[in-house]
Amino acid sequence: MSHVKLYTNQLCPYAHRVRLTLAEKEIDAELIEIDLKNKPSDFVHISPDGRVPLLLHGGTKIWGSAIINEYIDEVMPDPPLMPAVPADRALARNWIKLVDEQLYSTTHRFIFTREAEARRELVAQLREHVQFIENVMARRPRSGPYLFGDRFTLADIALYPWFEQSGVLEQLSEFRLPPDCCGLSEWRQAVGERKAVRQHARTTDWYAVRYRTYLAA
Ligand SMILES: N[C@@H](CCC(=O)N[C@@H](CS)C(=O)NCC(=O)O)C(=O)O
Repeated sequence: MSHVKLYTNQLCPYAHRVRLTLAEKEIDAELIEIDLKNKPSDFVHISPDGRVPLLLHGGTKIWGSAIINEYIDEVMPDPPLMPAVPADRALARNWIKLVDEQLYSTTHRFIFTREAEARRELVAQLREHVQFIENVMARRPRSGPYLFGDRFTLADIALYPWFEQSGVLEQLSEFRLPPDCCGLSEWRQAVGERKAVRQHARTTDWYAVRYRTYLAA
């Protein structure tokens, strides 16, 4: 297999997704930590958009977490991380799009918003997004704990980093996970127990210290 090199950042949930995909497939990749406030010139030179994650595989360069993850799944298919049925694959892509456009995008705006009223509005939106996911999750297949039942997929991987970091939002703001999210709790526990996920897991305190430093700088 050609050399796999991932430009990543420990706080970045998108890069976290790719680290999880590589770990699920037990791919021995070279991880290069990028300081996003002081990007090294070699990274700036090769990166099309200046963002992590960026994957180099042999002579191929891929960016954007969802696209990188599907690329990895296609060229290193063991174990497959997309559903087997085309209709479910379409649904998995819808899940990834949904969480990108809702949870991750609103969280990004929240992190960089200082005005109190705007922050309150974003927190309310985050609660609605989580509740919406819980409602959809309540209707998922019951053959197992994941979004596609017993099959762990890139849709689970796209969602999980947000939940690993959600405790930081609770520490740094008035955001609280809505009560009674039983589907999400069960899902979160099952994903959290996976070997690849544990390998890359960080605690809320670990994230909180670094976010404080990052936002203060
Ligand atoms: N849509 C992209 C988002 C990647 C992204 O926003 N990465 C952030 C870190 S979490 C970044 O590199 N920011 C640096 C910058 O924008 O200068 C993906 O899915 O990979």
